[in-house]
Amino acid sequence: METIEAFSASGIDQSLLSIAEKVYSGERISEADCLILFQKGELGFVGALANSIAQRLHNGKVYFNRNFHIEPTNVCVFTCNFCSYSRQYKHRDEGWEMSIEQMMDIVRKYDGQPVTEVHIVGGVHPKMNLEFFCELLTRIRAHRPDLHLKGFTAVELAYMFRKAKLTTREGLEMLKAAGLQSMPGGGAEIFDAEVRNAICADKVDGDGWLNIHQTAHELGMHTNATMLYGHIEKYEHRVDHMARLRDLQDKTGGFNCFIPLKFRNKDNDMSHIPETSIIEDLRLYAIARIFMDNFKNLKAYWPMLGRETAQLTLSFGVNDLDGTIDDSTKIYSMAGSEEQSPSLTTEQLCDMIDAVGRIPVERDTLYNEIKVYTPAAEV
Ligand code: V47
Ligand code: SF4
Repeated sequence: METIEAFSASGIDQSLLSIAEKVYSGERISEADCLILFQKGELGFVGALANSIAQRLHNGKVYFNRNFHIEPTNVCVFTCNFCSYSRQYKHRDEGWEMSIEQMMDIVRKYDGQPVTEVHIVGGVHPKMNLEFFCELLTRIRAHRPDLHLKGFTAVELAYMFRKAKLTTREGLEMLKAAGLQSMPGGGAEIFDAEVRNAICADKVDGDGWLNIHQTAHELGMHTNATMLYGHIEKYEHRVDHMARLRDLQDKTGGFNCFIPLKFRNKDNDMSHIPETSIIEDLRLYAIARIFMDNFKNLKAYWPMLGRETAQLTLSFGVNDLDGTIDDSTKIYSMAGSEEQSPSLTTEQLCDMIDAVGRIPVERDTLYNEIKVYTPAAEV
């Protein structure tokens, strides 16, 4: 309570003080409180609260995993205005389309290496259907049974299942039988219908996204959740988005982590919108940590944020830096991220974490600890 007294002595706004009291006594904050934090919470204030929560939950540990990405295609039937990455089917000669054999070549590159996860996400190609991806999963599973298969956004799945004339449950059961173990969090963007219609009108809506994740949780699969922020959305939309995720997590407990994704403005139809400042980014991470009290893990995806900002987020509630991402993931380099070839060795990731006084911990996809890197431990 010393911190509360210090806040109080500093003459801080009464509404912020009562939020601080809730946080320090472990009480959940409301949506109205969350909005107040966005409107009035200075970086130092929200950072202190978020950091205390992350310290209580993780005691200085910061997680990463050893993974690689496969992006089967950037050809996409959808036309999200913020996307710098996709190409329409009629312009597919400007993009890429991988065969199963080409994707297996990527998998074979990691033979004998201690990677634990493959992350498979791409555009929504009209010809890559459910059978195609079931075959891919079966082939990877047979070649590398130890690898955790995490794949497909709710946007890809909604399209795949509709074309196959299957319900969400039936489609997910097929993918699960072929080896799919969890799902990444992409495609969530902003759930609010008005904002969604303005930035990505033609793909699955907010309720559809949530329904696919709920069904996956009911089938025992874990998934991630994202939020694309820093474009035309208002603070109210961020609060609504995070509240819907928090409600679903209360119901199912199936989300592994929350990943805010900063809108990058290069080469897309929203390039006229300026990017958010680093201060606004850090405030968002801190507020997410405070509000989303049932999400144990808050991830900063370093290829999008850049290494230094990702490092800074560790003092604002973040406890996960994703992974070594040892491959050419293009979605952010094409949208203006400084990280043109996002790949870090385990040693570089550990150094990034260690440099800000935190403890690097290698995890698997489900956040089981694989190795704690104390300063004396060998990398
Ligand atoms: O849904 C697209 C975003 C997402 C831009 O679950 C953009 O572990 C910023 O969700 N600026 C796909 N963001 C990637 C994704 C993801 C990434 C890493 C880890 C995980 C995980 C999930 O990328 C899309 C969209 O929200 N995106 N374009 C852009 N210009
Ligand atoms: Fe397609 Fe995804 Fe780009 Fe939207 S964000 S156009 S769904 S690749």
